Amino acid sequence: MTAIAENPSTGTLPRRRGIFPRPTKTTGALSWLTTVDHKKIGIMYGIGALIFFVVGGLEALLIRAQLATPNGEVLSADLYNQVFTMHGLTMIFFVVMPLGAAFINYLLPLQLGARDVAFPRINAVSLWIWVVAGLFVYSSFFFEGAPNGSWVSYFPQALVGPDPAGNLASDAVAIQQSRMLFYSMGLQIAGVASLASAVNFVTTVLNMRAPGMTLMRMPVFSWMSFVTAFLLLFAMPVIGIALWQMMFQIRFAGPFFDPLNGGDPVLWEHMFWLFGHPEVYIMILPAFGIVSEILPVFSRKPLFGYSAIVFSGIAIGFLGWGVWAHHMFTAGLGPVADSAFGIATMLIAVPTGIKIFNWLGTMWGGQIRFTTPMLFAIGLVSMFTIGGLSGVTHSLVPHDTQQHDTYYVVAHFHYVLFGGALFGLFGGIYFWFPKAFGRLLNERIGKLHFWSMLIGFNLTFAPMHLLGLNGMPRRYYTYADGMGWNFWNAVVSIGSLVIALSFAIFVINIIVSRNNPPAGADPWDARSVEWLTSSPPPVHNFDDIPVISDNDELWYRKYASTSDEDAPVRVAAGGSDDENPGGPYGDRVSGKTAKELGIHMPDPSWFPLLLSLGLPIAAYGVFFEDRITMTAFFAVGGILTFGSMLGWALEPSAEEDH
Ligand code: HEM
Ligand SMILES: [Cu+2]
Repeated sequence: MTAIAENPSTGTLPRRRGIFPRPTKTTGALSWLTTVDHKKIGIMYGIGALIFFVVGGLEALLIRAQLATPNGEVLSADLYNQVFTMHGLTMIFFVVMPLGAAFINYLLPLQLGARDVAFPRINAVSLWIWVVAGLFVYSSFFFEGAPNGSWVSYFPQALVGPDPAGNLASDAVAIQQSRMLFYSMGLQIAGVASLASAVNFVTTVLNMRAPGMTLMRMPVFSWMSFVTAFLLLFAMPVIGIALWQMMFQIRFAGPFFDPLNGGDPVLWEHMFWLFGHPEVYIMILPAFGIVSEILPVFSRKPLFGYSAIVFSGIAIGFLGWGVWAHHMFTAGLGPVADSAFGIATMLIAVPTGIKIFNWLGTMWGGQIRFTTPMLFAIGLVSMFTIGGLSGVTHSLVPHDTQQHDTYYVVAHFHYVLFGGALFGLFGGIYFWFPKAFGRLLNERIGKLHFWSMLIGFNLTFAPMHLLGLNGMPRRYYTYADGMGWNFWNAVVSIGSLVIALSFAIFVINIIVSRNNPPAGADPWDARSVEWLTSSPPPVHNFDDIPVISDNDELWYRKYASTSDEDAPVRVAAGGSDDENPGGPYGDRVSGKTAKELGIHMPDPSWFPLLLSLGLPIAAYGVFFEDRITMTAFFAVGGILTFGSMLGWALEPSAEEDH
């Protein structure tokens, strides 16, 4: 595109502002780099996360190849440490969190009846910062190796080099420094993305709801997104400071976690878990939101206990801050602290249980349709319950002292993160895929995907309970023959291959479903207003912003309320107060562009992408001993980032209309 070409979409000359012209294209490959449309951003988060899922999954397969037999020789000890650390970091920061972000981005404005999030360019900057953070962490493999201190990277072990004997010769120290700097700087960059998203989502919920949509008329997924955003808002600064301290500790011999310097390694544990525990709710709450949308649709009943589900989500959000030291029962905090945190942990099972019973209540007596999204949602409810129950066993301090750092814990958190979060997120993919891409995924292949994933998942993770209780420690790269662990380890490794197969089935489903017939606006007979607009929705989401008069707004536009919930009556214009001359979907999407309708949408921008590119450049500076090189990297990265901020500040969010 040249600066003077006529812009096809607006018919005006793009303005030259500073160094380069404002991008105007909203279609074509390049438009994805400059887009500020929440739907495209959501799709990019989703695709990026699925790519990382393949990478993290291959790492899991490597771990399981190594552990399939005693005295495995697939990976060296040093490589094993890097692989399981990167597996954990990848799955948490680059798969589950961004998949949640994908759904929040795509759905939040649509569910709220808004045209976009509150700050579309900040939304784009979150995406790109997340992308560069992932590339930055993975670039470690081209240098001294990847982070190897596990996802929790406790001190002082984070400082111990790759030499298994803990040899602290100077080159080993340098190697370890480099690896842990990738951890501290990489997660720091990813944290900026999360923080920016958090501010954006909170503001979106508070300010962008359609007329009539009171907080207690918001769909539950939006509610859970709202709670998640608050958790991010308060958790990210905690880990941000800890990572900053880690960077100074490692690179500039700081005092924070080093007892010889007046520091305390347990301080890191506290800060890490003060972030880390809310983090697990950051990963699970969007999935809870998703199943709370899916279960009512396929049970043909309103969500049982809407307000109980909302308030238990909020309660989880609050209580989640008071349980972090349950990860530290073996750190020697003393009996009083241990008991207090044990009790607090038991308490948090209460709101979680409330949700589970309300989901069961939703299905109870409903006309259940076992579609693929429904199967995944039921998968979450059942698998998460198993993980939640083993979680309660951790709250008993003596019990946990036995389990700590064994495979029992690995079993537990995979039941909640994979059996919980990931099953929910896959259910969400099947449920909203037709909305985003206009076509349903194949139901038969979807069911095959579900059942193979469920079987593979249980084959992989259920036996880990037994291995753990029989004493198999986690994070060990090998084990001796004759420990009694051979059989179940072989089963676990076979299970992991079944999971890999199930993912391949999912990919096949996406490919073969390309040519499915158009899904229409509302293929599932759903309840919330994102199904009111076309599939995929136009750039501006809705021609007319819907006026909301009910929870389950769309449902009441389609069906007259009757006293008998079992027999809803379809009506032409719905029971809503809002006038809908063309039926429930009428006049929402005319096929006209935003411009033709006189709707102002924010224009694309280069600055979010450019701003994010400066961050890893500055971060690479920290690795250099030489002050001049270090400063040069800081300067280039800083100029790119702060220069982009300046350009951004001078650029209006939408160009004036001509
Ligand atoms: C694809 C199937 C998966 C398999 C076969 C698998 C397997 C494993 C194994 C065997 C370990 C233990 C490594 C060790 O302690 O030596 C592990 C660790 C871990 N996994 Fe997975 N996993 C899978 C998916 C996931 C998912 C979806 C998540 C979601 C967040 C996840 C998060 C983690 C975390 C956080 C760790 C801890 C890493 C650490 O100790 O630093 N995994 N995984
Ligand atoms: Cu916890």
